[in-house]
Amino acid sequence: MFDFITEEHKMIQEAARDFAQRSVAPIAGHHDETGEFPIDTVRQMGGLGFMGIEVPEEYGGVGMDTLAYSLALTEISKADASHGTVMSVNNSLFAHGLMKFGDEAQKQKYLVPVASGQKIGAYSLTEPMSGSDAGTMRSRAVLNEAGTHYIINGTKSWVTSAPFADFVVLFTMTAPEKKHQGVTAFLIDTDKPGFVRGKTEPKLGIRASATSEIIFDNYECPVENRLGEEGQGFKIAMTVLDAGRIGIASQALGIAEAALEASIAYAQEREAFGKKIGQFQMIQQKLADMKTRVEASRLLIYQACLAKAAAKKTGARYSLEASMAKLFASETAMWVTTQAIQIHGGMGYSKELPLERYFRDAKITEIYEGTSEIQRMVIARSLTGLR
Ligand code: COS
Repeated sequence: MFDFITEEHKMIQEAARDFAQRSVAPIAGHHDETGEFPIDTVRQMGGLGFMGIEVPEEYGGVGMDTLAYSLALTEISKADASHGTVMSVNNSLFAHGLMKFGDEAQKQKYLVPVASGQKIGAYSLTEPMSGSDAGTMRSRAVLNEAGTHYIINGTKSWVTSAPFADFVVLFTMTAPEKKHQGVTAFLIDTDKPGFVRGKTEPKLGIRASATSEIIFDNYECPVENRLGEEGQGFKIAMTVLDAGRIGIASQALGIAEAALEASIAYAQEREAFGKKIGQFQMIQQKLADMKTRVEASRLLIYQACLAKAAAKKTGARYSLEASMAKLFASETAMWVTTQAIQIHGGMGYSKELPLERYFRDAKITEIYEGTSEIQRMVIARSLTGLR
């Protein structure tokens, strides 16, 4: 039916499914419970090429397209959304930005190890007082008198993978008076003086992915580590988030699929009032609506992947398609996991089954990389052209 899905796409999807079900699903509950970062399986994902799917082979990746990335990420997230989070940050938020805006030396030094999965990348935009309103950061980068280094100070928050990241793409202000146009992006080595890992966030879901504050205390960043030009940072951040939002939509789809499949199996076996519960119309209605929304999410994700592929040639933006996919798939994941718990009744609420984990994990997809409210804003603005 979808002739844009090639044999190569199916192969990476199957490889991801196989790895996810064999190696990730069995450990997901333990890591959710303990909050331990699954470093071994994250490294294995790197070895399998899942940490730099769209990056060309000469830069350490596997040189496939966004659809391949999306299909693989859905399978990983279906087994465990936390692994999906780490994978998506490496691929979209770190590697995509560096691929698009980095110079050759930056790509060799930072992209190759991250895309090949030997090192972990992170992306840092949010601050304690700057979330959705991303143009209002308080952190600062000031060029020294010699013009060789930027001195960076400030606190960033909610940085996914930060406790384990080797490198961070940082967005900070070089010219605060210019607001959006005063934001600049930098490549940060986390093992240098002045980089401090702050408190780890205790989270509702995606508990095995590590998230923390990071603090810059007179961190000296060489000029050659500036990503793009001074003042180009906000556009880089937004461009990268457009790609990232397709990843989060794919993650949400994986969570929703897992919850739906568990619900179908439960409806086929659980009995009440002398019948399988799947014979009751109220359960049938839930399953029918869950399946329909899951498939609608998938189609919006395909559309966003195709729009991104087209944009590669034309340079056009695909914010509309990415935001629609992220909005719909994340709200579907939340809704489907809620219905799945209801279908499972008390067992859905129990930690003996993974349903309550899916439910907790789904929530973040409506929040990070732009809340549902922000996605609606992006969609409406692209319809009207009004701000
Ligand atoms: N791609 C490229 N450029 C973009 C862009 C995109 N997707 N979105 C906006 N820009 C550009 C605009 O074209 C504008 O450029 P000019 O200054 O040349 O006109 C500039 O960026 C500012 O855009 P805008 O005025 O629309 O900025 P707003 O402050 O109104 O913010 C939203 C726009 C709300 C969409 C943006 O701040 C956003 O996405 N916020 C959410 C941030 C987020 O997702 N945080 C989570 C981080 S990851 S956990």
